[in-house]
Formats: sequence, structure tokens, C-alpha cells
Amino acid sequence: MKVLLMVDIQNDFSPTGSLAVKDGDEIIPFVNDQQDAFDLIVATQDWHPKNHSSFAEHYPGKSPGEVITLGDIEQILWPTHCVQNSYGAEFISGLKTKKINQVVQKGMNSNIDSYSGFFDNDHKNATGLHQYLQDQKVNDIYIVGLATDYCVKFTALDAAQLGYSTTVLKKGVRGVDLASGDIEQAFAEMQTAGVKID
Ligand code: VGL
Ligand code: ZN
Repeated sequence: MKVLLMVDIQNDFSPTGSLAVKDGDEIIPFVNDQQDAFDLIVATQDWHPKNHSSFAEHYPGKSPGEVITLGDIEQILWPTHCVQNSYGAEFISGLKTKKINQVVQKGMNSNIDSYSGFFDNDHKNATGLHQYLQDQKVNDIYIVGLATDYCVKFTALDAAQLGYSTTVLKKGVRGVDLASGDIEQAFAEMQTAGVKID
């Protein structure tokens, strides 16, 4: 069984969102077309409580893009985004959602971020995505979504690590490029880890 995994296609990652991904909305027609080729479609949502520790606003004097240490892992501070039940957390309008079989939410623990759709950033807590895909007898994962250099990358790396045949559909992803070159480096890292870029 193959699955189309739509990562974080949410308003706050659209070009008008709080954590804007350049041309993030351009993927929508491609992603909608891809859905026809799949019998199983899963969407992830970044789904943060208001007090999430990745939000720069909680650190007086700090700005988005700065890095802090949380627990013992490095955390990039972000603009407040994808707050549970807010407009910014909804799927980008125009994304076809009728065929979605399962929505997996992540980033609900305020103390740790979760870029991957599979695990929190310390890999200790699973989101349930792996279990769901196992139950559905999935071997092949095709990934689209936002953002190439964060949630797409870490989801793809975990998928490959978990043994899935993993492909990122290049026309269906866009990235942040906090530092220019981040997107290209993300593709290179994924490829090195055995992820196919199509
Ligand atoms: C993401 C940064 C913070 C993403 C989520 O979906 O790529 N990036 N939270
Ligand atoms: Zn987030």
C-alpha cells in the first residue's frame, strides 16, 4: 500500500501566514492532482498550544530565527503559528480535504517541538502516524507539503529510518530558507539518507 502524506499544508505556512513559506500556496494544484493517484491520504497538522516553547514571543528580547537550548536540544524560535483551532492552523483553502483518511496532529506538548510527523524532536514521543501506517499495511510514502527544510525533511528522514520506501515529490514542497541554501541542503540530506526526490 502507498500513502500520500501531506505535511503541514496550513494557512500559517502560506505566503500570507505568520510563518510564511515563499510560494507555499503554489503547491496546492499539484497536491490536489496527486490525490487521484492514491487510495490512502494522510495529512499532518502542526497543532501548538498558545504557550508553545518554540514561540519567540514568550522570550522577552528574543526574535524569531534566534536559537535557544530547550532541555538539551537546540530550538529555533518561530513567530507564533498554527495555534490549535485558529485560522492559521487550518488547511490552506483550496486544498482538497475530502479524501483525507487520517489527520495526525503534532507539536501539542508545549515543552518540545515536533518537526517530524512521526516523533517529537527528541524522538521519545510518537504521534501515532507510524502505528496508523503499519495498520494500513503501508510500504511506500510519498511526501508533499511545507516546509521542505523543516517538517518535510524531518518527516522524510524518520520515514526512511523506519524502513518505508520514501519519496519527496519536489513540485509539491516549498521551504523557508532561513539561511539561503537551506532548501538545497535539505534535499541533499534527504537523498543521503535514502529518500528519493522525484
Ligand atoms: C514547521 C517550523 C515550525 C514546518 C513547523 O511545518 O515546517 N516549521 N513549525
Ligand atoms: Zn511549529
